[in-house]
Amino acid sequence: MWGVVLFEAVLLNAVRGGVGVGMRAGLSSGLSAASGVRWGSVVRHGLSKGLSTLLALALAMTVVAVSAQPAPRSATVPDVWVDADPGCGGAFYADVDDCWALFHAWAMGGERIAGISTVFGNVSGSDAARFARGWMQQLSAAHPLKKMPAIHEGRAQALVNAPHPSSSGEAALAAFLDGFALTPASGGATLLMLGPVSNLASVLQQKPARATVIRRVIMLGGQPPGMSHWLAVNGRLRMRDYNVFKDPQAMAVVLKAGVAIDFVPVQAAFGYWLNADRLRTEVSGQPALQWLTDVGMAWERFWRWGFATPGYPPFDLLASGLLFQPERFFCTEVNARMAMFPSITGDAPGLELAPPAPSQPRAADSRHRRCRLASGDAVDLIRAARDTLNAR
Ligand SMILES: [Ca+2]
Repeated sequence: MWGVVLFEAVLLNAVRGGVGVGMRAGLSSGLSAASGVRWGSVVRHGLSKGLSTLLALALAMTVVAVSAQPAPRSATVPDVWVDADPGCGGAFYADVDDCWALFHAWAMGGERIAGISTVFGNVSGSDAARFARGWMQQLSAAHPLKKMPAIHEGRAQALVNAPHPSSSGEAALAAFLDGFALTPASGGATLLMLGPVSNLASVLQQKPARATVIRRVIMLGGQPPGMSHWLAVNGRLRMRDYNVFKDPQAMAVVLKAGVAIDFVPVQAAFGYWLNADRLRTEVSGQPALQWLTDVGMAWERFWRWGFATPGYPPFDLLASGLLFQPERFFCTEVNARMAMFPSITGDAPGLELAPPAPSQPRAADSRHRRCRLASGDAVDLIRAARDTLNAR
């Protein structure tokens, strides 16, 4: 999900040598304590232990454990739309997480996937469509579906630069929503958003009633209140919440539309490292998997060099995991809103996810949830996808 702009984070931190370390907000440590999110290994806390404990206790009292995603509908109902900004095949700094997510969605979602739109983000809008087509052709050649979901090239720029739909990706997404048969059996459409939510925002802005057929949006993004705009990785280098940062206006439009959203925060992905050695050992056995493992090696080196991590985070793969393997995830209700986050380069808009206060009545947007992988590892998601494809 990070793409070219991630390079900015590495350069910035390399140049500044850790300036602004003290700006890392400590609320994340309290949230970790309360929710069990594995953030502690990558985010050094700044709150006093006592305050952290109080916060953890408060959250423990107020956080409502929500069962993971309800069981999927009939496999024959094409109720899922995927929107992605894949970078596999691009430069060494283009994230391959969307391609792992598409692999997982292809395997686990199968004919539930009604269509795929692409969006700028990791790479340009045209490259995202090109990489998506190339990757899906590889997968479909080895594991064909009865009905191939079409891939539609979507927006190449943020909502603020072009507020009206103009791409085939937006037209296809709009047609999917307009034609969706909302019945008790279907329960509504599910949108797996793997990049900036620009396509969805423009079609909702054009026709707000489209939100009524959306059962749930699932995406990677969001951060705790007060945290720095730059998310700490390994305590010294930082990066942004790019699915939001790339198009904050679009995120605001989607929030305002009132659709229920499941968020996997970026930092919930830190600690689940993918690397070629692990992948070859644990999930080998398919040419397509081997190809993506090899392509990911440049991205892996980027992370090893830039962040001193043992691999790269699975990021958007977790969003697909949440949709298709909900039993592995733990979710809690959150309130979501756009807020300004402090940054060493100036305050910037971001997506704030905050648990409801103890005395707070359920907010109108309390259908939003913050989710994390609670059972197994990201590699387990890939293994399940591989095994499902092998059995197809
Ligand atoms: Ca992405």
